[in-house]
Amino acid sequence: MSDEAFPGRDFVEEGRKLFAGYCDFMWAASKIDGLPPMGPPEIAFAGRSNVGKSSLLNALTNRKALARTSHTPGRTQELNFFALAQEPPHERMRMIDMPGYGYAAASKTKIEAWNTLMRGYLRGRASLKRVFVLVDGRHGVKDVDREMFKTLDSCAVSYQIILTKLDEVKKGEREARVQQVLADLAKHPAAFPEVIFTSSETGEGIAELREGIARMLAQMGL
Ligand SMILES: Nc1nc2c(ncn2[C@@H]2O[C@H](COP(=O)(O)OP(=O)(O)O)[C@@H](O)[C@H]2O)c(=O)[nH]1
Ligand SMILES: [Mg+2]
Repeated sequence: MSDEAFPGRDFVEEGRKLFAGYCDFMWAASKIDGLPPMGPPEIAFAGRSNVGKSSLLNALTNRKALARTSHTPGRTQELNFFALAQEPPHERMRMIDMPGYGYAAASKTKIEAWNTLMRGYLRGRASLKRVFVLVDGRHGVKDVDREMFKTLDSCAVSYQIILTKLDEVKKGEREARVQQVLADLAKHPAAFPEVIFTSSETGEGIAELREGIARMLAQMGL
């Protein structure tokens, strides 16, 4: 589909190509002074533990195990960086799998460490272009998600909501779930007012997300 602002460009195809090439894990940071040097544009994926972040990264890049998926929530306590490159070693973009939040069994010390790392990264990372906040499509926006929206507002980072696990939501409930998110976001001007409903299981919404990322890069002149 071409775009009014970019006549003749096909962002579905650009998005497909962006994720079809080289992609590999490049860096893990568990402390704020351990971040990789800034380079190409970064997009980060945040969300509650078990929301489907790792699965979404795998689906986007068409890999089975690029990012580790797990049944044990709260295990990843690091920022995991993945490099995307059309021609390695020239990176085109980086994707960051952020540690999950809202894990009930997490200790106070762990939550504090998480907050420090998260805020440290979100503030003043000029190469960070957008945070995709994943919300479980079965449950909709929860208070911990709203806390995350506030953190992103306060860090002045652009963010967008992705609903996950579409395959587990009845057809008749999907539109209501999207509307709930949009209603929540109306109070958050830093949020991108568009929601994508995805399933890493069936692949629904994945091409649309790739397309959105390709268009975002074009709009930013990147
Ligand atoms: N049915 C379904 N299950 C999913 C989907 N995405 C993730 N899951 C499952 O949800 C659990 C947590 O996924 P994971 O990607 O590890 O979540 P993370 O903790 O946010 O990285 C795993 O059991 C996944 O198989 C999806 O789109 N559909
Ligand atoms: Mg994960």
